[in-house]
Amino acid sequence: GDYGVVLFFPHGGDYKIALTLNIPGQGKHDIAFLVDVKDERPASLSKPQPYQLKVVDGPVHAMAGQPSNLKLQVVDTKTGKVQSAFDVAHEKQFHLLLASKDLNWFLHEHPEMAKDGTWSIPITFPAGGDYWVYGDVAPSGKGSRVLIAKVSVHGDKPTWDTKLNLTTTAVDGGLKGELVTRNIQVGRKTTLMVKLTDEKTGQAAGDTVKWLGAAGHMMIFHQDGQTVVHSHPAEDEENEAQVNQGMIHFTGRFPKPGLYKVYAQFDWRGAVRTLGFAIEVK
Ligand SMILES: [Cu+2]
Repeated sequence: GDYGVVLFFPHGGDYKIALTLNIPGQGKHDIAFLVDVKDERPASLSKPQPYQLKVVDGPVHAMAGQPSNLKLQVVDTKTGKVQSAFDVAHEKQFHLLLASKDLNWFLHEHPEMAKDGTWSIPITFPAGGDYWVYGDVAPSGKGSRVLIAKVSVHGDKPTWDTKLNLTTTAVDGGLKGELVTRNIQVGRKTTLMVKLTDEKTGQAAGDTVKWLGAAGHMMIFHQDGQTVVHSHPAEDEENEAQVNQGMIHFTGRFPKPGLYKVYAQFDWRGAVRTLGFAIEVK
């Protein structure tokens, strides 16, 4: 007969589905097949989405340099109801990504949800100005998506360089990363490799450990701030062997031409290191 299996994929990529069939009188049979899962349509502020991210507090009181409690709700666009049931993706129900409008300041946090569906987390914004707020969430049974909102923060202008300067090397906490890309085609799946070395010794940094269930996390932001792709390394043996040599392969897609800020995060020697790159896709 025909059997159906309902599967939930947290994000796009290559997956292997392994099934064990127990056939009466014949014993167990293992079968496996590969599937290429497409990413969710890229997140965008301009297109109507089934869910919206609402900033319920924070913008009014947020002041650069002072902790403020950022409060967020995921609202069902059709019903206006606050969503309070979420699936877990990469060990969390809510991945909060914050970026300055110029994308050169970035934070990845995990807020806590109250019973009524309000998420909150204390955030200290580093400077005045506009910030993008991205909620990477999976409303129960509806698949994961990145929802976008904006906050304005009072205070002095940023002290960092607000230009998006192209760079394929970055360092954080002694971990040096080099972003290696090849022949990126708009809209096509492409492999991005981050080559990690110990800045001090120049040796390959093969001693990263899993963080939130993955060898690394990569967030790709188009310069418009409204096109975001979240990527993780494939979890096959070949990839895992490469991780031990300091080479982390991600699959990503660049939905349109332009400048992109790429943040890759790794858990290395006791802390999460954040490496920021910027590339141009033509
Ligand atoms: Cu997260």
